[in-house]
Amino acid sequence: MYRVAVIPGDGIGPEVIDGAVRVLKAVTDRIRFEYYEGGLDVFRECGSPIREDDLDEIRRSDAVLFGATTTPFDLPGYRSLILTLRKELGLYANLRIIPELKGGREIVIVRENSEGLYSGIGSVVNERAVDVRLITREGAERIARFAVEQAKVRGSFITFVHKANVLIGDKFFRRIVLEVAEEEGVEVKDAIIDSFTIKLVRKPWEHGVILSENLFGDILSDLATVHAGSIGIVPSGNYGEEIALFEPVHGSAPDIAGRGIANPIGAILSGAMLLDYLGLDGSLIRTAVSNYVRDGELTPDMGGRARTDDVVRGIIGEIENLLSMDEVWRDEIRVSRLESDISRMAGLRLHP
Ligand code: 48Y
Repeated sequence: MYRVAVIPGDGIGPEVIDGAVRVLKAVTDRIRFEYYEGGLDVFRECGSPIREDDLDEIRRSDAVLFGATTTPFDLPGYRSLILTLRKELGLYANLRIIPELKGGREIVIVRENSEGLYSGIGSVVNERAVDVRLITREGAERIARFAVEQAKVRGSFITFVHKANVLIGDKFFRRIVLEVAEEEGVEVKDAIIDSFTIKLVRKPWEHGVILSENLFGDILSDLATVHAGSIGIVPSGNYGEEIALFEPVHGSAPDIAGRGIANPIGAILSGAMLLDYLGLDGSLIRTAVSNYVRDGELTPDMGGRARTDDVVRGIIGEIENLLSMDEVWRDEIRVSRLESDISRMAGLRLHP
């Protein structure tokens, strides 16, 4: 049995995570789901967005499934739950995959997830605020290796997006990316962040694996989601040496929380990436989602009138169809630890 720690969070987090867990249960009985609280309520109780004991248990899990949380702008001492988890679990690589649905193609973004402008180093002293944009050799090298691996499994190249014409850190980062890629025989194209935003809008599918610093990657990956029709369907994985955490790219959307209309597809496809990571093959879920999206009613963010539950049921129905049609699916999902062609599909790297 695999242990998956589930942190639903707040806003629409619990609604979409419920959908993802139901879909995962329809696909495999090899996962035990263990639920944890986190976020503002926990912070008010114990001064941290996640309880220390829970964090220890989460560390011992095989993977984490995360919904979304709301982070206030101005609560003294509060640090966002997801940023805390990325740091505490050493999740240095964020892989965001804009899915190939409705005629588009996949867009793959690798965001450095542990340093850059999210270093957490900074202060306000004498009316001067400073945020340190940290780039270390170690951080740059490991994310470059991660992007190289993504490019290799896809038979593709890397577009490194930076501001090396201005920023000292990005000149340094770029040199390391070029070194690693050359050593591994992967091509790197340069792109400057400002003009790259136009290219990403106009020609979204021509950039191979897009690699960038933490904040640049955050912004680029939100921008890229417009090509999917809605941020609500975009999944992501946060990978470390020991563990990985999977979450939809969308936020907690408090304006629609509790109304039963949140799009569960981003969370469901994050579940598919989680399966890949465990070596259980998420492609059954991906196929079921694309079959469903082709004819099924979608949630309002995608112009439809479906409710969250309709989409979840529809996707589970597709999974049942696929399973009844084909014995092979069943065997692959339940039994085997497949190798590289699975990670090619999206999820990458088997669980250590
Ligand atoms: O995961 C994301 O891309 C989110 O935008 C978080 C980020 O900045 O990385 C948001 C953090 C938060 O508000 O809790």
